[in-house]
Amino acid sequence: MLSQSLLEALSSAQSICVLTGAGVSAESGVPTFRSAGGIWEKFRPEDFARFESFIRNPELVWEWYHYRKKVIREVMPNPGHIALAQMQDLVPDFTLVTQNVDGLHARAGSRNVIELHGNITRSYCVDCGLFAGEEEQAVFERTPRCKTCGGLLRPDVVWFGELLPAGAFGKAMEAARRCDVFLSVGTSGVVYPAASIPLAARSAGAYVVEINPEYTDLSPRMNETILGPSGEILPLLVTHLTQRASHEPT
Ligand code: BJW
Ligand code: ZN
Repeated sequence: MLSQSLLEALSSAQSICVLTGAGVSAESGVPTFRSAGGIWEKFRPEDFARFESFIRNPELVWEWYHYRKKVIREVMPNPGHIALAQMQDLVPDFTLVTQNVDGLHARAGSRNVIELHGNITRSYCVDCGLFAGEEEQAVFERTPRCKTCGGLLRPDVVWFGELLPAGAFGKAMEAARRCDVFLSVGTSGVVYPAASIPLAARSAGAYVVEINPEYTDLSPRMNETILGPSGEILPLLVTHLTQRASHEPT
């Protein structure tokens, strides 16, 4: 199932970096953004995930985020998330970078996840910048407001035209440039600057592999694409890395 080139690259890899996208959570039941028939067909992310859209109609945007928060609370990490959590202990240097805002990697046990697009479970005030406390988050309000200044709360996610969290992109690029194997998993590769991370890894000499049931815009620039769901493919990589660990001298 895994190519000879990938098996060889994994056998000697001292550093692995992984970029995930919405596809890695699809098998948990979290809809992706751009799949045909998905709810994002009605709410195109390029139109909807913008500060201007939020200010124009915060109630509608919050309705959408309340719905997604509920979906995320009700789902569980899948074998793909779990495989990535296992991988962190099988290689000396491991970095997990995600575009996902659902927190499922951390729930699966991944540590120090670089969240490029924020986290939907947190909210902050658009006026004073303070983060809402857990109590405020738990209380369902159609359009939640800051308890300190009364300003609008917004989800702590990165919308189009907004900067990524301070330091996140730089750390991700450093990990991409020093890794031996890079995995681009479950992302369409259309959103930048995230989509430039696998390309940086390739330029720096890493063996770059895409895992996705479909070819993407990034596919022509990968060393290889494994066509399949991440929940099936990632555990195969873990099996190989585990066998490697058991053969290493103690
Ligand atoms: C499976 C599967 C299974 C299914 N297993 N796989 C350079 C060039 C062009 C444009 C730009 C550029 N640099 C910047 C831009 C502008 C813009 C951009 O990229 N636009 C393009 C769309 C044209 N980028 C930005 O604005 C970014 N900020 C920025 O650049 O700041 C600097 C700046 C500031 C001011 C002025 C100028 C510059 C910010 C981007 C923020 C993206 N935000 C969102 C919403 C987050 C909040 C929320 O969740 O509500 O992030 S949009 C949405 O797309 C979300 C995702 O993280 C992101 C990526 O989507 P992803 O994860 O790839 O999902 P899908 O659905 O697209 O793909 C899923 C894949 O899974 C598919 O391929 C399936 O086949 C696959 N799959 N089942 C494995 N079982
Ligand atoms: Zn405030």
